[in-house]
Amino acid sequence: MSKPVVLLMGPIHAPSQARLEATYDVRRYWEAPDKGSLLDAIAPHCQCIVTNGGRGVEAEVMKQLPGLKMVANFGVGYDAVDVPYCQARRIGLSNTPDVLTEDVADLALALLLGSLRRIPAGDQHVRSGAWAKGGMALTQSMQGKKILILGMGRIGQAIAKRCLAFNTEIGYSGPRKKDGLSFPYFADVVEGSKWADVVVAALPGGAATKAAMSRAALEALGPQGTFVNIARGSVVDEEALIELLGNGKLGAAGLDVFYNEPNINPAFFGLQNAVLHPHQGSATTPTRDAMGDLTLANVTAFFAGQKLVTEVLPVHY
Ligand code: 8YV
Repeated sequence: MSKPVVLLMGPIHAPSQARLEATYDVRRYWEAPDKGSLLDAIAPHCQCIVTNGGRGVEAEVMKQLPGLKMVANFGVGYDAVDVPYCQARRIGLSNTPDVLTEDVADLALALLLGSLRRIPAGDQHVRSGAWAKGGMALTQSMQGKKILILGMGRIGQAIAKRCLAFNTEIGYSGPRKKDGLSFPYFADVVEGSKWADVVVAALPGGAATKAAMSRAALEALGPQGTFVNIARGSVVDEEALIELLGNGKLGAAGLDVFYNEPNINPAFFGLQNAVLHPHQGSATTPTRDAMGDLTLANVTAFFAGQKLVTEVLPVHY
């Protein structure tokens, strides 16, 4: 029996991709010189797309696959997948929640501490030989900080748990107050940012959260404030972020995510008060292995006619 066709939009974790390619007839979209011919050739057979969180998949591609029934997203965030189109055509969707929560939360703390304690500047101070001529400037303390978590989902709560170990106060903001959480809730992000010394963005990307961390919120956070983003570049007004970091109206930032990755706005490169990181939240070997296992488990469930393991939208068989 021939292997089922799977359209792979972009590369995923290499060992998981190798397993996928061993089991299915995988067609690599990003490598195809003529995308139209590739889609025409697989259109009669292709029922499943696998993609990574950064690449997602647009309606234009899905429209050319009349038999498409399922999209498996390697990543918890599926904002790059055209979800309204999937809903309209009743295409199933899976993602990779939970397995990456702890690593992403760890990186948020690393960026926060790295920003407050200026770890990259310290590294430079030692490497450049400047230390022999004098110590580096004093930094900010984490102790006692008021931390607003923007998006108190699984990852936000894992960040809060870690922050509490540093004697901080937690507040949160998001679309609604959560039952069972005793932290102060700020319905308005600007009000929350006025209260906070630090804002950590941990909310999903997409149209609903676009620039949720607005210019006004960044200004409210202010010259002593620190903004950390492990969510998506789209959740902050990036133009305002760059401007306010540049003129000192925002104190510092720790950023794992940006608009237009990996070709980010070069204005970031000159900002010494920003710690920059190349979208590495889930990028540890065990977590990427687990994300790959979950992606494959969803694809296996689909081809077995079963309910998806981590279903965002159900498959209609
Ligand atoms: C990945 C992510 O970088 O899970 C997410 O939403 O942003 C990251 O884990 C990405 O999805 C890998 O393709």
